[in-house]
Amino acid sequence: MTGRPSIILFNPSTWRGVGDATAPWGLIALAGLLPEVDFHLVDQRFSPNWETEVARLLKGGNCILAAATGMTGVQLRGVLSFFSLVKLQRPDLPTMMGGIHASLLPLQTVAHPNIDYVMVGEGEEVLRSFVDDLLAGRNPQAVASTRTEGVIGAAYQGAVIGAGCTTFRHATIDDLDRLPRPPHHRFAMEPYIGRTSYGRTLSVLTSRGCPHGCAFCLYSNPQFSSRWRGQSAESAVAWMSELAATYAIDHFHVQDDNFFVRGARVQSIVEGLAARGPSFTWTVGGAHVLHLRKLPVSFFKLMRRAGCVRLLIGAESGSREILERIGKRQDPTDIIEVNERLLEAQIRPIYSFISGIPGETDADLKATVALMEKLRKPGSKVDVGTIKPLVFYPGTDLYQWALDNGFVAPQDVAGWTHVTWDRYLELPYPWLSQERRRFLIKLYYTSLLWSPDYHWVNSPLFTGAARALMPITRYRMRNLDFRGSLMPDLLRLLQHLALS
Ligand code: B12
Ligand code: SF4
Repeated sequence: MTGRPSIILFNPSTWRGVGDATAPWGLIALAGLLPEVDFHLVDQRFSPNWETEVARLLKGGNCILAAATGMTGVQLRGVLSFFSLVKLQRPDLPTMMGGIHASLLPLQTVAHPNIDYVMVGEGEEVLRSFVDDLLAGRNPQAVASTRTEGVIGAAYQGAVIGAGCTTFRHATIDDLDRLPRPPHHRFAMEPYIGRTSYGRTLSVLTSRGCPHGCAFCLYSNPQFSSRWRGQSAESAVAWMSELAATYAIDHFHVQDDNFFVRGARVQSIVEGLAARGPSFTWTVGGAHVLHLRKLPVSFFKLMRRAGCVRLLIGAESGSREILERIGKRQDPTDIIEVNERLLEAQIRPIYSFISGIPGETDADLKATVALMEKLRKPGSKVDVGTIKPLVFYPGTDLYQWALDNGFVAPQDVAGWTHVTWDRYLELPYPWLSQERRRFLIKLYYTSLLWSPDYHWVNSPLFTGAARALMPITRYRMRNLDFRGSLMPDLLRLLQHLALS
C-alpha cells in the first residue's frame, strides 16, 4: 500500500450514559513525535458506529498499526472488541495496547491472542522508535515470534514487549517540556468540549504522577511512585491560553493527579493566569490536603482571581485509623481548615470518600459521616461528594493485601473486564460478607442523595428529590440506618440501566 503511513488509535468507553467527555490526552500525545504519520482516533464514546469506522480505516490507506488504550475494568471490553475486529479483518496488521492496565499487567495483557505488543509506561518516545522500525521494514512480528526476552529495537527495549517476553521496563519521560505539547490541532477536538454549567469545558493535564503512595492508588506501585513531573508554569499557561483561544473554551478541568506538588510552579501558574486576566475559569481535579494546608487564604484568593472556581480533594475518610492504614498523610482537622480557607476565597470544595477498607468498622464510617457534616457549611456550596466502596485495583498496596486475603485475580485480560464497581456484589472479596457489601452499597447511594448538587449528576429531578428527602437522609447517614429505605435500590437500578 502507498501513501502516508497511518495509525488507528482507539479510545474505549467507560460506561454508557456517564456523559464523560474527557479528552484522551494519552493518545493525542502519542502523535506529538510522529509528524509524518496520520493518526485516526476512534473514540467509542462518540462513535456509535465505531466498528464500521474501523473497518473502513483498515481497508483504505497505509495503516501500519492498530493501537488502543485502557483502564482496568469496563474499558477493556471495548479494547478487546476493537482488537478482535482488527484481527478478523487484517490478521497481518500489528496491534498494540498501552495505558494503565497494560502497563500494570503487561505480560498477561500481551498473552492475549489479538494483542501483538504492549507498551509499558509513557509512550511518546518509545512509539517513535517502534514506528521507525516498522517504517524501515524491520518486522517486529517476526522478531517477536522468536520469543527472545526484552526483544526488538534497542531504543525501546523492554518498554514494548511482544508475546513470549518475560521481562519489561517502565518507560518514563523525565522532563515533560522536552515533549512537544499534545498536537490537538491534528485531531477533531469538538467532542471533547463538554457543555457544563461553566460553559464550554475541556480537560487538560499539566503534570504526571504523584509523590504520595496512598495504598489504594496507582502511586503505591513502585513502578509509578515518586515520579511527579510537571510542565513548566510558562508552558502550562501558554497551553491553556492557546486551547482557550483555539476552541473558545470557557472552563478547564485540570485533571492532574496532584496539581499542588511544587509550590513555586503552582504560584507561577496562578500568577501567570491572573496576570493575563483569564477569559476562562478552571477546576483543579487532584489535590492532597498536605500541600493545601500550607497555602494561606490570600493564595486561594489569588487562585480565585486567576479563574479557579472548584477544587477536588480526596478526603477519603474521617477516621484517623483508616487514614493511617491507607497511608493518607492527612488529618481530618486539616481538611476542615482547608475547607474554611477555600470557602473564604469563594472556591468551591468538592470531596470524595471511600469505604470498604480492610478492618473498617461502623465507628470509622460514622467518623466519616461526622467529618462530612462539619464540611457542609449551611448556605455554602461545599460538595461533600459520596462514600464509594473501594475496588482493589492491580498494582496497588491494597491489591497485594487482597491477594494475601483470598482475592483470586483474573487470569486474563477478559477476566479484568468484570472488576468494576457496579459488580461490587460479585467481586471475589472473601473478607467482605454479602450483607456488608449491600450495606456499603446502601451507604454509597444514601451519601449520593445527601449531595443534592453532586457535580457528576447534573439532574434537576435528582436535585429536587434529594432536597425533599434531606431530613430522612440525614438521619440515615448519621445512624448508618438504611432499614426499609428504597431510594438506594432505586438509584442503583437507575444507574445500572444507564450504565449497562
Ligand atoms: C481522565 C481519567 C479518567 C476519565 C477517563 C477518560 C478516558 N479517556 O476514557 C474518567 C473520568 C471517565 C475516569 C474514570 C475512572 N477512573 Co480514571 N483517570 C483519569 C486520569 C486522571 C487521567 C488519564 C490521563 O489522561 N492521563 C494522562 C496521560 C498522558 O497518561 P496516560 O493516559 O496514562 O497515557 C500515557 C501512557 O499510559 C501511554 N499510553 C496510554 N495509552 C497508550 C496506548 C498506546 C498504543 C501506547 C503506545 C501508549 C499509551 O502513553 C501515554 C503518554 O505518555 C488518570 C490518572 C492518570 N494520571 O493517568 C485516572 C486513572 C486512569 N483512573 C483510574 C480509576 C481507578 C478510575 C475509575 C475506576 C474511578 C472510579 N472509582 O470510578 C473510573 C472508571 C474507569 C473505568 N474502569 O471505566 C485509575 C486507573 C486504575 C486502573 N488500574 O485502571 C487512575 C490511574 C487514577 C489513579 N491515580 O489511580 N478516569
Ligand atoms: S494523593 Fe491522590 S494521586 Fe497521590 S497517591 Fe494519594 S490518592 Fe493517589
